[in-house]
Amino acid sequence: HQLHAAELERTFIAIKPDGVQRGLIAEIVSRFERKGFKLVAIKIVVPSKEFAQKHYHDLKERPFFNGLCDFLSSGPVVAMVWEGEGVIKYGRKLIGATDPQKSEPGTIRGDLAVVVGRNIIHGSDGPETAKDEIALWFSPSELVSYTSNAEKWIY
Ligand code: FUP
Repeated sequence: HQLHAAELERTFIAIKPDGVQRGLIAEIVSRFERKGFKLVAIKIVVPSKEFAQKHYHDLKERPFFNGLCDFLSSGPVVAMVWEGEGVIKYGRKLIGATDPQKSEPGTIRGDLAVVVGRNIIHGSDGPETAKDEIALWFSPSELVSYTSNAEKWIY
């Protein structure tokens, strides 16, 4: 069926510095793309420590918070917004469990990572965080709305 603008769901996905350094950008982008989700924003940036703290503000009481923010700001991150029906929840499914030791084979973390502190990818965990994270990482003009030719075969 035809999707209307108001129905389109978006999520924030980031390839962390370990994923970028390990040459996994194309592998990760490909998994979202082949599924049928649509890339509507992408850029590569080195976040500052302060920016990383903003991104992970929900975790500021956790013992790993400081190390996590140091890590996220340690090198280039590929920030993306993906769009599609159910993309927030299903994006998390493609990513797999937080701890790669517990992620199923077939998921990004299950196939490509070993330890929780180097789990290569971030994905918003719900509609509210998706909205907040997209607004933190991107200005509205960086989000591109377009119709892909494949859509009529996906929906
Ligand atoms: P997720 O949403 O799967 O990225 O998981 P969380 O928001 O709970 O955690 C964010 C990041 O904190 C994880 F990607 C890795 C890091 N983390 C640790 O380093 N140790 C932990 O015990 C839990 C999370």
